[in-house]
Amino acid sequence: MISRIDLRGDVLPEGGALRDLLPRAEFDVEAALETVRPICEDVRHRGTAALIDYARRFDGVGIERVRVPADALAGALDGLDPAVRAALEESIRRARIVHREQRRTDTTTKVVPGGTVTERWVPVERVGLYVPGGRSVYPSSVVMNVVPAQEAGVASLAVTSPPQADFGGLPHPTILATCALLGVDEVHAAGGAQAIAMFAYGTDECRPANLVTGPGNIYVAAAKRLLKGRIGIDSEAGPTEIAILADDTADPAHLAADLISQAEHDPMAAAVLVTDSVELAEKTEKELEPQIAATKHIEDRIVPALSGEQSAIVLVDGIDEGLTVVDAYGAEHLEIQTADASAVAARVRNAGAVFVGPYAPVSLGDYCAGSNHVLPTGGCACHSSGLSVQSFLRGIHVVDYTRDALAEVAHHVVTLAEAEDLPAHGAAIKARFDWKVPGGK
Ligand code: HSO
Ligand code: ZN
Repeated sequence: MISRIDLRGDVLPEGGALRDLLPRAEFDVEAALETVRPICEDVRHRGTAALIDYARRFDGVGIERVRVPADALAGALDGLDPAVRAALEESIRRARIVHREQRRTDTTTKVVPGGTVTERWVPVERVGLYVPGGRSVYPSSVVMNVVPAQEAGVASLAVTSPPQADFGGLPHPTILATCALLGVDEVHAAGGAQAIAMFAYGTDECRPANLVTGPGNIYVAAAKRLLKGRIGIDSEAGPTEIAILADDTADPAHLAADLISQAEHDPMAAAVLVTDSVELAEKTEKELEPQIAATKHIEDRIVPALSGEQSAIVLVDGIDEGLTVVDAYGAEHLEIQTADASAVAARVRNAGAVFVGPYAPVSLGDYCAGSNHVLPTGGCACHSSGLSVQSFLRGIHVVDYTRDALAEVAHHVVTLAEAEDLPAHGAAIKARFDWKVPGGK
């Protein structure tokens, strides 16, 4: 069911040409822009009334208000299964350990005597966190968005998730309970593009946010692209991806299980195995069938994901070549299942997150490794990172120079200003020295 791409024998093409040979889902955000534009405009002008209309149209539920009342949050936490609560608490605890360490300290650099530049890290003031609903009810994604924002020191934090017809127009109770567990008291029942517009423009129930983060469907990604600038965004998350680089020391049963685990998310999810062992490829293919038969979400997600053009087993000549391939692919999640996996993992350049050896499957990272699972997809790992404390901070340069320190460099500033035909820039320096630039001509 999963196709094969055989890259053995020939010299691999460079960069972009290699990328074109590799499987990847079509995720055409541009095409969704025209769909979301009127929705965003409507929310901008009609606010809550528009959100209520879209809840009826897209979520099939009549709601009277978008903001979730406090007693619904408390009630959801009371109703949370104790085992799920314990698992979420452990997930939160581990995520906090990792994300707390990411906090930055301000650094002051003495450039010259009397001249310093301080990089001051300041949290974004208000953040909106998007949590999908519908097919994917992921309380773990609440954890992965909220924990870094809180650890960054974000003062005002709101979560939004689509209203669910089965739950009286509120977001899914496990989402609400997780918010309560994390101490988030502002939650909204809005999903899709309209939720991003709510954060960008604000409504009578929701103050505008400076930044919105969190994965969503193509309409969420399109609204993020449309409103970027008005509001900061993390990334335009596309369908999830797993790539595995494996040699003949890997266990095919593990490989099949891990490929299926991410195919389970979405019919568009991508599962890519890169190996230099034909035998391992064959054994993994054989493992897939019985393992798929034994699981859930078979016809609606796993089979279309694995048999889709976005998934494949890629055969290469050796692990070095495999590394070139996985770097060109830039997977959201990359497992290294080879001999000396740590050494191989250390050579990876492009991946959202790397999972090393047989006991670090992606599922661990999805829930309880302490790492973040909101990661760049679609090859964006070549230029972007996953969510972290850093995503919620801005580094502000604070420039502090004395008269003497400015005097020392004044002539260079004036020269550069003149070279750029910006004499007023130079004049701003000269004005401080009675129009005679120290050291100047
Ligand atoms: N693998 C998904 C995250 C997730 N998995 C949520 C389970 N729940 C994207 O990183
Ligand atoms: Zn997952």
